[in-house]
Amino acid sequence: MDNCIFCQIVAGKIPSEKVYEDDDLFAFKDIHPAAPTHVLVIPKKHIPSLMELKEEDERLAGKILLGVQKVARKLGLQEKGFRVVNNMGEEGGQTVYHIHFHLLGGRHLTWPPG
Ligand code: DGP
Repeated sequence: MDNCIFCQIVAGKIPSEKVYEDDDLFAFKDIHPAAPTHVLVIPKKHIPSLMELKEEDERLAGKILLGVQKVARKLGLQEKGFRVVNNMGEEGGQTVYHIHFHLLGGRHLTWPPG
């Protein structure tokens, strides 16, 4: 998708601080970190939001979750803990319509979120 910021990040057309990459996934530091560690884990495939995931994406959906785990371990977050967030739609706070999972850690996170 030419007009998608995250597709352009995956393609290297917009620079990012890459944390992890494999055939299906890309993870990079969030430009506006909300915690000492704030990484976005995304599929390379353009899927606008959680609600556009399809049955055919079942394997990819599982891979995303395991990818989050891999990145958390790589960044040493597993011991103290971390949070994984997906914002969906306007009231969910989604601003970029390429599905992404926020991985937040490095401080004590409060609940409920704002
Ligand atoms: P959300 O609000 O859930 O759609 O989160 C989108 C996140 O994407 C937000 O925390 C800021 C981040 N973001 C937006 N544009 C860029 C960019 O060009 N580079 C990086 N690294 N992050 C971006």
